[in-house]
Amino acid sequence: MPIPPAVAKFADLHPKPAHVRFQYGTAGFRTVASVLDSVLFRVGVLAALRSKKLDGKTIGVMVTASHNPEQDNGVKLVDPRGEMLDTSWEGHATVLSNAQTTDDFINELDKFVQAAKIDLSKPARVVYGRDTRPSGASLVAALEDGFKALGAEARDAGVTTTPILHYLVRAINTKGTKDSYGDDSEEGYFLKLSAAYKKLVATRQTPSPLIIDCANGVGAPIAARLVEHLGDSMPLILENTSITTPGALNNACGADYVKTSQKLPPSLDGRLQPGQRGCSLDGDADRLMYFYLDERSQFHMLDGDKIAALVAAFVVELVKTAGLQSQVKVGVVQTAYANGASTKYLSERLPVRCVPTGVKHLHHAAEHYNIGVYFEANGHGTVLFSPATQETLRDYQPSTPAQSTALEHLRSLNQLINQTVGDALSDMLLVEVVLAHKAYSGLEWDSLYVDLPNRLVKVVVADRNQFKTEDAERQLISPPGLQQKINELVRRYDGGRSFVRPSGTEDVVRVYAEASSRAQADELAFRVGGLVYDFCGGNPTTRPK
Ligand code: G16
Repeated sequence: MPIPPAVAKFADLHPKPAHVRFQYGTAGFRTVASVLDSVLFRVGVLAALRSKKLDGKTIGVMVTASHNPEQDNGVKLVDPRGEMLDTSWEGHATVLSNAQTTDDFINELDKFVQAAKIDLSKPARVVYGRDTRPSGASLVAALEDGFKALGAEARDAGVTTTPILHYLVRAINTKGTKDSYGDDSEEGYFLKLSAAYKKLVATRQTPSPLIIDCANGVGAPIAARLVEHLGDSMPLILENTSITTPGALNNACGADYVKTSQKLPPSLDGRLQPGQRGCSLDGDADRLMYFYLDERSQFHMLDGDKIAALVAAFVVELVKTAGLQSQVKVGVVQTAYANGASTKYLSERLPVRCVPTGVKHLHHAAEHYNIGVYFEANGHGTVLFSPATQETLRDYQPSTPAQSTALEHLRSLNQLINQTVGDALSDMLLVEVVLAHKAYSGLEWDSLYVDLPNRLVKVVVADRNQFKTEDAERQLISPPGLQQKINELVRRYDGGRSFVRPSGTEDVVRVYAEASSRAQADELAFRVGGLVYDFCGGNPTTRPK
């Protein structure tokens, strides 16, 4: 079947800008919003093709640039089980987005449809959402033209978070089956999470109020709805909720700001009291960072590594108490950004794997465990219960009251945790459950291990594509000679560790460094940044967003 003529007609309305090269990166396409119109249209077409290829299963499309500045936007595809797009299609997405003219696009499309053996007569179904960026509405209109061009049945999920969109995809595709993931609506999501949370904390004291920095993004209205569902069970105070103030999104607030600057968002000065817990979401509410002030009002950050340590230990304890330790093995997945102290702490207790940056890599690695806990240091992560483990939890007959209680908790965690992707709000409830069960304050949680001082630096270079890595991004293989220079430098620092990798979401190279003191970590990061600069030209900068 040839490509329907409507595709060319619509494609003419969305010309590709000249001299721009697009790439489906760590989290889909992401760049300054003003050049993205053609990409959105083409992603609409691609989503419809993906659905046709998978026999009309619903594919998700999320329009967001997450932690990036407000002027950026982006788009990513979600596969039927709510996971990231199969990596084998990423290259096709890149090729299609870079076809210059409508004719080029139709040619590439035709080649792809033939090669991938896509039956165009099959139905296509998609569900799509966007974050609060001002550019979102017009980009969604371009996306919808892509759906129309192939006659896809399209459901608009409106302004929502990335994790809710992932939830909806899985809920739609499992509706009415034995694997039903929940009602396929936002309301269904809130009901599922809040019911599980209430069950898990039923016998615990109501916690002290938690401050949520909503990054002035979509997390604000969504968290407000969660507050309604949680009622008195969880006092939440929402801050940074200005979703219509120009320039406010992710600006000096949000999870990425906290992680990169290792500081309290200035807007929370005087709001967060010593001893009180606070947390930050990012622009699409898929990342979570916790923090607190000690009695001297000193800021302490509890990042994705600390969340992994807290959660993994809790899950292991429940599995053991339930008497399931021989059947259910728990493992952890991290990236090179994981603090060395966290890797040490976790590997003394559990199997730990290191994979390249990007949720898709962590997610797939975590699927190999019975219960896989994965968190990036930046606060992106979740916990996966394998299908076999879910069955074990369903069928297991406990023999003591203690086993029975632990089993019930594991079953409720399986409901509480959004297992499609990292979800800041679901993760926040998970953290609160563990803190309530362990009767931990932020300080006690923080004391699980002491972070090695570390520093993240961004370097703007002429072409970040010349940076190639191996060994889960811990070693550079290009530009030639640079890794050797980094190694020589690292050897001079006590407890030194550093690596360099190109970002998949921003036009920068990232430099990470760790050492035994803060001053040494800073110095190492800036000196490695300097090496990158010398090799490739650019500006080392810690510019927090
Ligand atoms: C995305 C990915 C994360 C990744 C982050 C930064 O997060 O989903 O897995 O850690 O980008 O990636 P990079 O260092 O390649 O720029 P988000 O929250 O921005 O969607």
